[in-house]
Amino acid sequence: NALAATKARLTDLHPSPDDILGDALAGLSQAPKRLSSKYFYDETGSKLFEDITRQPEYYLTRVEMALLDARLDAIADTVGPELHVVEYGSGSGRKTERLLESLHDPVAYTPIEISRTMLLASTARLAERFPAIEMLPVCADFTQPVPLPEPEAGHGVHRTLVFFPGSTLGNFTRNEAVHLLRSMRATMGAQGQALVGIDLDKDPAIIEAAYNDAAGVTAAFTHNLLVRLNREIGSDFDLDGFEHRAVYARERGRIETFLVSRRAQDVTVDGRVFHFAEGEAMNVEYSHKYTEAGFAALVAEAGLKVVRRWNDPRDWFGLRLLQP
Ligand code: AVI
Repeated sequence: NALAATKARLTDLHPSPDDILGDALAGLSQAPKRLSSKYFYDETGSKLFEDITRQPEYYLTRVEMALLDARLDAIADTVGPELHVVEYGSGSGRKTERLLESLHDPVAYTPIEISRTMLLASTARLAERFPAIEMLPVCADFTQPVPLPEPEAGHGVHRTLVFFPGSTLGNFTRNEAVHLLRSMRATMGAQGQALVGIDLDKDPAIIEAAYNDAAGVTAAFTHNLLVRLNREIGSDFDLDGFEHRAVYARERGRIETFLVSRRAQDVTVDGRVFHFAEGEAMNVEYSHKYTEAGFAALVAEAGLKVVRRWNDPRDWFGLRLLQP
């Protein structure tokens, strides 16, 4: 079956497991306190994120899908035939499916994902859908350079196309994003290309609404971080003691999401006590929104150039083709 076949092709680079306790203790010891948004995505968090993408205020996924649909033929012609497609994160597969359908004779597909379970499940799904494309999943941390598996002999040498949709890049700080893009450049090689989705700077009211949906799904997504910590590291966060707050910091071009303490309270983690003042805001996520110039400067720092750009009709979301 597809899962067994996928497992047989897995390259496991044994990424070091997340140190969730160590990261939480370090973040809570900082002033101001912070927790990393990478811990949002446990099983519940991943489901809540899927739910966020269906909220009327969360335009990112819908606009990017429509943009992809409208531009895929142009993108396929621009990136060229017989590519080895490398996806950063294995995602829900919907965008990947559209891309693989439209490219001219793609030879291989490599999702790079740190969670072995998610990696195998999503690759097996795509293997059934695309029997002619070689599936070469790699379990690794994509923020570091990744040595790619070679598509089978007989295919010749193939250019790599890294696909990194969803404005996931925006969840990294600027320094982290430069580091990630440098790693991407090393992974794709001198002849490589990358198609990156980015949320664009726009009216702050539209952006803030996307992170404060009326149904409260984003607030539940943020709170789930505390649920996860309580379960996995035995902390005693009082869920009702913290409020979700997401504000667009225009000067920094990013949504800053906080859990704000509703009262003075203590939280115990691994025998250590952390005090929260009433109104104290703990940062849990950044979501950067890019200007054209800001994004060009960011990729230039990583030794990459923007060679093509596609935006939706309102300039809300963009796809950028990058090359060394
Ligand atoms: C996955 N990432 C691009 C989402 C974003 O928009 O920053 C995560 C998210 N956080 C709150 N809503 C969605």
